[in-house]
Amino acid sequence: MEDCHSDILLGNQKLWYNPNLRGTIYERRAASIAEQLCGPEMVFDYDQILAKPPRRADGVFSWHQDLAYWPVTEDTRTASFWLAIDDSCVENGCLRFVPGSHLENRLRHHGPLHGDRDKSHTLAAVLSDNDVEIPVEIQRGDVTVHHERTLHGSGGNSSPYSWRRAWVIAFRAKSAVEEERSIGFTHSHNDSIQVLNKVGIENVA
Ligand SMILES: O=C(O)CCC(=O)C(=O)O
Repeated sequence: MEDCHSDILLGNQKLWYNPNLRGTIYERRAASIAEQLCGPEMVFDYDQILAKPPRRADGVFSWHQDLAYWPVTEDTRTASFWLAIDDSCVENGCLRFVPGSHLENRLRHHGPLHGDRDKSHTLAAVLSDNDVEIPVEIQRGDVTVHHERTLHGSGGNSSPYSWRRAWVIAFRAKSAVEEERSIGFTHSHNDSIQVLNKVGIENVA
């Protein structure tokens, strides 16, 4: 199956893109949950709408850990909220998680899916035989929350009629967001290749 990560990414809203979508009840509740889960000093980092139209069996998100896409800052705490806009099921490409992967202290190996990050942003990790993948079917209005090291992905949309849309908001440690911005990293597909070359690199003692 071919990955169509960039095709199905409809919008990555930096603060100034769509002010009407700031301060919603979703964002406010997510902020509170992020603090309850991760502790103090968690701030809004970015949001995005991810939409898979019907009959897009190729609308696959490869397995990945979000932190592999981001600069590995000193404080990596993250709570990523995934709000289902449509009922999300195996047929239309719901999220799949590998339980326990958030406890791994080394990132899995991620390679560029199409050989060159200049051409395609997408990274992919490979599951091992011991990994158990759990599809998480949720209803419209439900939310999942994942950690920056949780291995996750999703299959294509084989439904003849159902969209699979989601609104993602990520809260990260304030110092992490400051560090990201200071090197020009904004979670946008327009970030430069020089910036993208700095992501996912862990300092191994
Ligand atoms: O919507 C998807 O299938 C993938 C979303 C994702 O990777 C994320 O929210 O971190």
